Amino acid sequence: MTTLIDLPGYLAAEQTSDTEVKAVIGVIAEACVQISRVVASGAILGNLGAAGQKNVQDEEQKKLDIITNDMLREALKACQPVAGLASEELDEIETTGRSGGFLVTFDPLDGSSNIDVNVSVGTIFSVLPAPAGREPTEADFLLPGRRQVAAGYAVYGPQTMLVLTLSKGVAAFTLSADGAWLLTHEALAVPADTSEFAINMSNQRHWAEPVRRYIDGCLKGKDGPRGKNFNMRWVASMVADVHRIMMRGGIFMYPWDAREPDKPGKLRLLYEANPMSLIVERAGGKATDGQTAILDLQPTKLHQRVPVVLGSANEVDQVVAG
Ligand code: AHM
Ligand code: MG
Repeated sequence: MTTLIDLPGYLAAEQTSDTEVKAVIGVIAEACVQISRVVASGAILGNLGAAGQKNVQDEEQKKLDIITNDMLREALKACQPVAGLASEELDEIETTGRSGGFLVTFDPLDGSSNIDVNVSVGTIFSVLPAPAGREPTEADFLLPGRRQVAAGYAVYGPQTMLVLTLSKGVAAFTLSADGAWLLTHEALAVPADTSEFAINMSNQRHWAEPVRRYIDGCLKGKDGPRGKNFNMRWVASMVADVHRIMMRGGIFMYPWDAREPDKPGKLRLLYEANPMSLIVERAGGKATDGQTAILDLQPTKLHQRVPVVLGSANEVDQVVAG
């Protein structure tokens, strides 16, 4: 059996990122190992079910949302190069009393609706530069996704995996039985073409016309304008749906819809759309809000929502072309 490189070995060999970014990644990766154990223990630790409170976005929190949020938060606060953090589960940013280094945004447990039914969930994170010489403020987190210095996600599925992009390329690691992240997939590449789409079809009647047209074309299969059959998948965990796209291509959409016209989509820009878009672009895919590349959007709010269309490049282009 060939010996697989572990995460510390991979980080040491990576030439272009500075050592402080690597330290932050190391701390997040270790927190994800701990989170995977808490998630895997499920009902044994009495951690399933609702927490009985809502987050700032008026969403019911699960017990595990809060537990995993605290795990990441404590780990990052103890991590020297981290000056501040923001999370889906925290109303406001938190600072560490340090300046310089990095800001980290995260969704500690994405796919909350799947936790209690034992379907894959995950952690998503983004690392941004922090201002030098002073404590960060909320405004310092509002950087376009292109400014990310690293991004990644962990998916707690049949295998627990960590998918990372530092300065270039995307690598994936699988968690071994003894708790090491081993490099199992190098230089991930999202194929430009696909015949698999992911969207919550139950929202169909609320979609805007271009999305409706695109999905209609897919559903008509080889008898329709696309001239080929499409398959559909929707896990309802963005990490799991994006991970499938990283492994075999596909298109993922959570578009704007008319249920709450003032809400521009469901997914959040700073800790869901941006990190996933960087990973997808670095693997040769595309990510857009329908008009603009997600990574070029100027954030205006910490918990800002955004429509998301990402995945295989030619298929994303089809959606944008309307
Ligand atoms: P969450 O962060 O509260 O779990 O919400 C985000 C999730 C995504 O993982 C997933 O793509 C989407 O929301 C599923 O939404 P829906 O239940 O409307 O299909
Ligand atoms: Mg989420």
